[in-house]
Amino acid sequence: MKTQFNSAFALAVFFSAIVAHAEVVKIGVAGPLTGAQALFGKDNERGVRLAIDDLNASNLKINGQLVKFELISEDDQADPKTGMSIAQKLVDSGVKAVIGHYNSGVMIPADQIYNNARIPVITGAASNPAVTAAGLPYVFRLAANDNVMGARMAEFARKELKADKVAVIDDRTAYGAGVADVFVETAKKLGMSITTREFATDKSVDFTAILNKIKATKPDVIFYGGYYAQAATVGRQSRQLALTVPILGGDGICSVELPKLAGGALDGRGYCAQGGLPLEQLEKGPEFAARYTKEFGSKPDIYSPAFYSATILVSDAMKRANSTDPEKFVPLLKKDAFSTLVGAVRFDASGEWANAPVTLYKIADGKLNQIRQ
Ligand code: ABU
Repeated sequence: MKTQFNSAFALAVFFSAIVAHAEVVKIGVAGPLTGAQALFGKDNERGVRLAIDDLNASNLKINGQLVKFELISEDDQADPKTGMSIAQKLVDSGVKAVIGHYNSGVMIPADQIYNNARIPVITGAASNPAVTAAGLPYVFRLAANDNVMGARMAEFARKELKADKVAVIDDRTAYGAGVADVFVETAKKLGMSITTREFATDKSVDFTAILNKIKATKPDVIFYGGYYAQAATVGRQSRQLALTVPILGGDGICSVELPKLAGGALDGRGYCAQGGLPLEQLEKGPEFAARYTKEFGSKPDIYSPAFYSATILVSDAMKRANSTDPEKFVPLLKKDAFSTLVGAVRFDASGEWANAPVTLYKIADGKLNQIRQ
């Protein structure tokens, strides 16, 4: 017993000595860990956490020095002001990179803080075009852009659903309003008319008045610009009002939770777009899904693979630069190609994932079913 204790103690001392000689590299992750969008924020954080576990298990050496990665996770509450103070807090804590934020409305103002501090930030989710429009050198998006996803949904409405008239609701967030604007613009170009445009918030719980107004305009489809919790409510309340036209949205509604939360009300008539390929079609996707489920007791949602990939990608750039200094490794993020869980990644000059894949889903049988790439 005493010998066993002594060996365990010696091992612990040995590993502490290794860690004591390692360079500790702080990686920030930021997103909504509380509130209505916490499900996504936690999914994002779990992706980064798995990547950090992998990196630490690999005993990575950079410039001959053992490197240990430390995760610093912050809750931005999906709120732009909180997000800006979180961004400053992460910068002040000495992070070498930040993976996040989730919300476009948080990412857009936080971008400036990271960029001014010369700390790279990679979102795996925020899809408003404004995130990368300024081409800030330290800002990257490992996700699809709403200019693509909003347009794809309008094309789908016209070509596949044969829609002539569309009603649009948005939640007035940077994400929801942005993707709805792109949808409307493309819909008009394709010859569809907008019967009405209605406004809610990302906390709305009662859409009855809006849906009654929409019903009177007799649209062929409804586009919802916003997040999945409200989209589920729109689904349920529209069914109660016998308004059963298709309901479409972008990646903000395209959660694995949406079909369940809508209580079946979107089955056969809910459609959404997601950036990236379905996890089961990625070479290491099933392995990632199994590991995530074992570790956290639930299936991965939309963005954890991208958040995992962004973290690994940062460490790859550090390895190639042989430095953990952002001044040395960030130029490689712009220049190099990377092989990641979500596929081949190259960022363009503005920090956008060049040729990001987009997948369309239909809700049926209580789940998301891929219909197009
Ligand atoms: N891309 C949809 C969810 C995140 C966001 O852009 O706000």
